[in-house]
Amino acid sequence: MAAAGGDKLPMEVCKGINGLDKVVLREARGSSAEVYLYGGHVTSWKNDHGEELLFVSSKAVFKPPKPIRGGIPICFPQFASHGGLESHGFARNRVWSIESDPPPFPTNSASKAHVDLILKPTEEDLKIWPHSFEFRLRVALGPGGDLLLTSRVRNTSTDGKPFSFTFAYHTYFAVSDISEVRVEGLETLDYLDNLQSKERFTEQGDAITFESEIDKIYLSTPTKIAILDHEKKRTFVVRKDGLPDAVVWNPWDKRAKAIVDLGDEEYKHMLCVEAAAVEKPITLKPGEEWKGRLELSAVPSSYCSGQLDPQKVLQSS
Ligand code: TA6
Repeated sequence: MAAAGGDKLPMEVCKGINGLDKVVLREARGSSAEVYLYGGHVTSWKNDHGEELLFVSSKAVFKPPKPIRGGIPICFPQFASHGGLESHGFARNRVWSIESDPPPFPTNSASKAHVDLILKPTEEDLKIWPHSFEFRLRVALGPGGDLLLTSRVRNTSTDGKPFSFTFAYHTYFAVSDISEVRVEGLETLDYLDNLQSKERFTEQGDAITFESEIDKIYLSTPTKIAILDHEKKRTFVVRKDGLPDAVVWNPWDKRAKAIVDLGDEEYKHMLCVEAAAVEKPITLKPGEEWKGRLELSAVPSSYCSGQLDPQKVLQSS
């Protein structure tokens, strides 16, 4: 579907893989994003050169109830196995709806390239998680091609009871070679190591580099984290709000082989850095709303020249 003058629409609903509904967002300078209603799941984010910035597995199964491997799964109301629900909760394998007129946002994002989605529990969901909620997700492309995700969770219970949840934007970044990547902004922080029974450790002072499996939940993290891709000369800047923790995950070779919807060698081209609220669950009383915001940008990095000042990347806005 094209707008008058042949221009593509900033927001278009169409069919994706296996006939699943998806929303395509396009920004005037050429960047784009795709969001599946299945999972409220961002599966593509391209810059204005058409380069894909998110990793999606070549073996991803776009078929309910299997969650999509890659992109940005929404982990709600439970992160990983931090509770009694299925891993990462159920939001990532429910079909969300488009909401044409959501309650206004406190800060208005002017971008025309956006979509508002909503998830409410079904009778079946209420049997496994007995809490009424409305989860609103806005996905928007900024004028410079930044990808903005805003989640709003409201307790709509009428029984007077609060509920608690954990949450993550389980973002899979596309990287050229995991061995050439470094993450800055998490140095010296405490983390829970999922590979060592969630024991608490303190990270050393250097930027994080990768040479084996990693699955860590960094606690009380700064609002900005940088992912430097040496080979691509690209830096991803993650800005987050309302999300104190940051999960860093790469399965590496052995575990990758055990993940059926991930190619054996594909771990080399992905890195999950996940803005999250895990250590301290969010509690909402009836009528209360929580907001968690993620802003992703991809900027050229001068890391190869050895001139990059990490603080500049972290401080630039
Ligand atoms: O966020 C890291 C993590 O919880 C890992 O422990 C790893 O299992 C990963 O998520 C993927 O989980 P999934 O359920 O999507 O296979």
